[in-house]
Amino acid sequence: MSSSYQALIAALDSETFDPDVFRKAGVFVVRNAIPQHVVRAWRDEWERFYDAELRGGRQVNRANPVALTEMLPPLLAHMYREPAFAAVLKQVFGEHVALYNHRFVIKDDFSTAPVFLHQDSCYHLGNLNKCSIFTPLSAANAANGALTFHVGSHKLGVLGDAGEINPDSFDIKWPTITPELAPGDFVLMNSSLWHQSGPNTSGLHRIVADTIFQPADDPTGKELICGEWQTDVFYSTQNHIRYFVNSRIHKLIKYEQERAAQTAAPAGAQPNAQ
Ligand SMILES: O=C(O)CCC(=O)C(=O)O
Ligand SMILES: [Fe+2]
Repeated sequence: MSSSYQALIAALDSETFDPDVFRKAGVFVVRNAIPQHVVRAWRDEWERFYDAELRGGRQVNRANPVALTEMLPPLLAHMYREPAFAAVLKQVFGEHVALYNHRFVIKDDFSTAPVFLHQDSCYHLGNLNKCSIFTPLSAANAANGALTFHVGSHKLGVLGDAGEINPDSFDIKWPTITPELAPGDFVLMNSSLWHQSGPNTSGLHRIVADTIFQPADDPTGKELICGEWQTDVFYSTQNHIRYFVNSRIHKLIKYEQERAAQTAAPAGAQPNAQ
């Protein structure tokens, strides 16, 4: 690893956010950024919610098991309004910032598996200038499936398809970091940056909010975080395949339906059965 990357890795983990380091690294770990009483209230609310709604079983999303599908209670649904986030985001996007999406990604007993290496931009609508903030409500470390980030990989932009990236297919190698996080810390990540996570082997739940922010001129903005709206057109990101007459996702659904119909048909009834 070149010495410039070593210096960058030392600089991207701090109590003081540095936008120039973030632009180069595509990721920044901000330590002790959220007031303890705020994090305490979030964690208490999570515990209540988990015990009441999730511990007995939850609707696991087959396409992405870590992404929580259940509706969050109001305090957790509005975490993104915390001013500590706006203070950092203004330094990245300028004074006008909006919310793109807020959800939880968790590794509990129902979703212990690793998440493959990917970038998020290829799943997004609107403009590509977006960042995630990962906010842990539990400890996150290698044993319970913490995230690993490929430092600098956002510089390649969007790779043209959505899925698992093969890092060996590139001549250039990015250094990786797997920061141990405590409640009160957060990680800012460019949405084109490659990231992945390991399995939860310790059994200690890894609870993280994943909130995506963007400049307020993006027509997919959901709520203003600071400044003023810079767009007067908006559209919904819900069920986005309806925006296409035909598309890769439409075709996948069609092929899946055809396959299911074939396997359901009795043997010998298929027109091309050998
Ligand atoms: O929760 C994780 O470990 C990763 C989740 C993630 O990156 C995603 O859903 O896009
Ligand atoms: Fe992701």
